[in-house]
Amino acid sequence: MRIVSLAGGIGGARFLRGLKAAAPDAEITVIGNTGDDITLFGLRVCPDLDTVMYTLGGGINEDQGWGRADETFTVKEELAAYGMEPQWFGLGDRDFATHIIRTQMLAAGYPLSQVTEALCDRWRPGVRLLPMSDDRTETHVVISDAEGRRAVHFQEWWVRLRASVPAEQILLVGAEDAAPAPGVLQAVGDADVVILPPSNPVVSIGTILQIPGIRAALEGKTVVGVSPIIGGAPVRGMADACLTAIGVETSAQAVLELYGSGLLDGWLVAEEDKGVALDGVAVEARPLLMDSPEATREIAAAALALALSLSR
Ligand code: FO1
Repeated sequence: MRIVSLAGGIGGARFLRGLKAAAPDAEITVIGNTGDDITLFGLRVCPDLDTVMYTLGGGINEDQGWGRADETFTVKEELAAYGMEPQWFGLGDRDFATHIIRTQMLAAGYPLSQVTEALCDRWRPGVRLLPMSDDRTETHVVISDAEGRRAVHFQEWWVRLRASVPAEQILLVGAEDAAPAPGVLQAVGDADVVILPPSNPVVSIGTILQIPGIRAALEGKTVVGVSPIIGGAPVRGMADACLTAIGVETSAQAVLELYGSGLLDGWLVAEEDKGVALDGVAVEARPLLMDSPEATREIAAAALALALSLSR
């Protein structure tokens, strides 16, 4: 069975671990968000690709959900000693190796999709991990504060500002000129089902859907999403700040409507959100807290079962 999943960030990566456990024989292709990517100290950092790669490859810092386990920060401390900015992004020594190899391969002319494949040769995540695009795109956030109205990189808003300053606009720079990475549309076309994990609907799933051609390709498939909002609050991260930024209420109903019945055939919601409904979408309520590997596997299995029941 061939499954395609769009993923970004910590929740998405954890869900994918459950999906692998729920469908051990399936061929899973993950289309990873690259809007979070940032260049720091001359190195290209791809947080959402690395989070999926490390989480599924067994190298993730489990408590944080990002970065490597058993990490040290000597290089970061040395950079700070030189007064190098920014100091608000926690790049560890082990993690630096990933960014050095990625940057070296990109500079040699390899597209991000081939770089990601090469890095996954070591980590063996057990899924095919494709960037949403080989073309450079970045999520920037328009804010107004003491320094005036300006656009900052998503990571600065997310990590340095902790989304404490309202985002007046969230935009994916470069989206209109970006093409899906090689293999992305083919994987969607070949998929038996498509599963949208409980990733951030704006800056992860929403970003991937902005790459020309991806949403249209998905609309022809059986797609089941898992709500990232339980009882009016995001489980993790700051999806509420992102939803507010685009004028969407933080609820399972509002995210269902944001994705729309053109995209979704099924929607898994938490029991607190049982009343959620939209014509043309099969809504199922069940516990959605991924608070253990077993719980995560059961949620993924429920999403998969719903998708298979709708795909006949
Ligand atoms: N998130 C933080 O909250 N603080 C950090 O210092 C931080 C560093 C970092 C380094 C590498 C990496 O791959 C991810 C990192 N993240 C950090 C998480 C990152 O901001 C988010 O994972 C995504 O960009 C949003 O899903």
